[in-house]
Amino acid sequence: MRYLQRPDWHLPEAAATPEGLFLGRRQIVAGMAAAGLLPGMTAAAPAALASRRTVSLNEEPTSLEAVTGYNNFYEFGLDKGDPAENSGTLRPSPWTLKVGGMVNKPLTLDVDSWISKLSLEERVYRMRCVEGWSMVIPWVGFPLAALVKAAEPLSGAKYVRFTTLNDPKQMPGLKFPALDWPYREGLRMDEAMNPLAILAVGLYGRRLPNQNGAPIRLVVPWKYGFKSIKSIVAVDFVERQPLTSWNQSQPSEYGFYSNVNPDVDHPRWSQATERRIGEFRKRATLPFNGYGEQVAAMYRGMDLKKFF
Ligand SMILES: Nc1nc2c(c(=O)[nH]1)N[C@H]1C(S)=C(S)[C@@H](COP(=O)(O)O)O[C@H]1N2
Ligand SMILES: [Mo]
Repeated sequence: MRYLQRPDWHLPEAAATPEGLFLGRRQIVAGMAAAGLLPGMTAAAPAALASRRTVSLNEEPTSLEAVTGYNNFYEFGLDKGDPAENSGTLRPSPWTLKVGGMVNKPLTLDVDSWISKLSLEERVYRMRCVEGWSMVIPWVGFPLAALVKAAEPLSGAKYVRFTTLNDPKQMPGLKFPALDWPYREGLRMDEAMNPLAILAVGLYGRRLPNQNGAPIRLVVPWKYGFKSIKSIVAVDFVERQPLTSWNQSQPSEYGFYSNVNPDVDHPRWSQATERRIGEFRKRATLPFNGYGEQVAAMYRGMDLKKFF
């Protein structure tokens, strides 16, 4: 007998937050932004995104203030408050995303008009940073697999490389050699096709704030946060495992795979436990950030201590 496996982010319609509550939360968010209470969000922030609320977790989402005020985005500074404070210079609209490399159909997408045609979903995912903290974030996005299929990769394409904007006028941090710029990340093709991997264009029901990677960023919930590259301008299909900014800068600390793994410590931080932002207690970190059922099979037979 075969069972249709429902991923754990899927909730039956009846269990989802009632629409009224969802709209209520949205209105609260809009009100806070208008009142200037959210760092980096001005009253001119784009309107709410229409999305299907298909996806949830039985975990309390991290507050919007923390999600938009405690960030890593080195193009705007190294401290957690820097992206909210400094990312006002980023111009997320208009924005062009180029999809190319080993494909049949190279694409040049105007992100605004393209997003308006997509059917978006809200998905509440855990995010785990190597520094030992985690958040629960209601993202709005669509499966990365949809973009991969649209580009029709050639059979020789084995990896996907992602590149962030590289404009020092919009990103003051690029003047400092904190990382090898532009920020780059990569996934193996099967990882990119996994239904959990999404391209996010919003959070908490509205367009992405600049500090969270406007207008489009990757979310790979079973990997450490740094794989979820922000403000993407290029997606390229390549034959060989691409260089990634963190792996290049500290190969002993950041591997290509970066799967959340409580058994493999980062040299400077234990990965066995994590602190949810907003809580004091520590939680045990789960293999693959709790998404093992949906992703572990991709790594069967691999030594995950070697391929960390
Ligand atoms: N371009 C770019 N993307 C990036 C980063 C960065 O510095 N630059 N930081 C990464 C890290 S370390 C984390 S933990 C997440 C943080 O995402 P958030 O600020 O939206 O929570 O973004 C990732 N994506
Ligand atoms: Mo991170």
